[in-house]
Amino acid sequence: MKIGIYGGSFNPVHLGHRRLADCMCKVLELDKCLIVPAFVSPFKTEKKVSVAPEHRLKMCRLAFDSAQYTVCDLEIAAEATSYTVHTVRTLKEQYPDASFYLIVGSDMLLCFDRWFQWREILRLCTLCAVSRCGEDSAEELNAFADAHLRACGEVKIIPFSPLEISSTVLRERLAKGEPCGAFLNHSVEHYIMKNNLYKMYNKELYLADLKNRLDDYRFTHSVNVAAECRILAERYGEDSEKAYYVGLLHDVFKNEKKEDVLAFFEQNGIVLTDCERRCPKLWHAMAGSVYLQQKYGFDADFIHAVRYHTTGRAGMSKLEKIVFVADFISAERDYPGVDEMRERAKVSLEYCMEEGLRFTIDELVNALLPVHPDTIHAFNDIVLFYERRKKSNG
Ligand code: DGI
Ligand code: FE
Ligand code: FE
Repeated sequence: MKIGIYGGSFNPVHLGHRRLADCMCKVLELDKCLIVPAFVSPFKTEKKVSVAPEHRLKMCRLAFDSAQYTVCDLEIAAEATSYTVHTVRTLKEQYPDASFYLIVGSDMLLCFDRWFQWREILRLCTLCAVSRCGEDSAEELNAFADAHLRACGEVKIIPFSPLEISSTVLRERLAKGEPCGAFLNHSVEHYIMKNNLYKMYNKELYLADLKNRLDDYRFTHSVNVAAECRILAERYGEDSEKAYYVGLLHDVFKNEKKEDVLAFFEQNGIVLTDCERRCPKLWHAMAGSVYLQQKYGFDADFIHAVRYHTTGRAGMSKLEKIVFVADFISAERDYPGVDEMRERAKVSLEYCMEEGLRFTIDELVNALLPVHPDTIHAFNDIVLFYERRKKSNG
């Protein structure tokens, strides 16, 4: 019996993998082909868009759904990066009478003499590398195999024109929610969607979190701010997905009990200034941003946009300004002057912030409440921004 062994991280498995395996089965006249998804070390995978080995295993089962394929969980079950030589030895025990064909890409062939116990691998199986059709790589691969590998075992170079798909590109596309149906098996695509794999943002999860924490008014406000953030991001050239989710989550701690927020500060070693201690209205932004960072691992700009949505600060990023402005003009806001604010937001983010900050500072001064230094810095920054702009315009 001739058995192929095709390993990889399959993160995610795509039509290119399947086509390559189909081709190998035909050319090598394999009776069976084992698909062996690797256990990828948790240290190596990228944050957030990495996917649990169990999911990769299941997707392989969906993609390799015909009789000649068996998806093998040997490496994943071992929960450690396994050496091919160990995998092949184990398979040899399971199928003592089979001859094995190890399928690798051309780049793998060219460094094969650096694989752990590569001579032993060559003793146990035939190495089968694919070379791209139409390129002269077959010659190079054969020369390399002659010079370095064939003394230890059989090496086959098989011409193949691959589909131009890479798992890396697919992950990026999936993260942005771009369609990938043309590159994935339908069941795999469905599985990815159903399980929210590779998504940068998980809307259902956030909505459930917010539903738990916020009252109805605040929940509606959050959804409205998110929508407004998306509009502003599109208008001013910022990542609209990201802006949407900052808006959605900016008030996540707004309904938390005072004593709980204070306990949260304590737990996280956050020391408030006298001014901050006197202004509980600022706490939800400070604590919320820390919570979101810990729970969902958003990047610094995302977290800062939540952190400074109430006070503003000097040197705000575009994303920070967008959330700050959206919070003032979201659909349910109906304070006197909101229409003018909406008009200002069409002129520029700064023009709208100027009025928002003036309004906030005014209110605080009239109520004899301390104005947070960040609020003052934000205001000064806008004033100076206008002066700079006037100067540069002559
Ligand atoms: O959470 P929202 O109600 O949607 O809006 P927000 O996060 O901007 O909170 C607004 C409140 O925060 C408002 O009552 C004014 C208050 N606030 C904003 N900046 C300052 C401030 N309070 C003090 N004491 N100092 C500030 O600098
Ligand atoms: Fe807020
Ligand atoms: Fe808000």
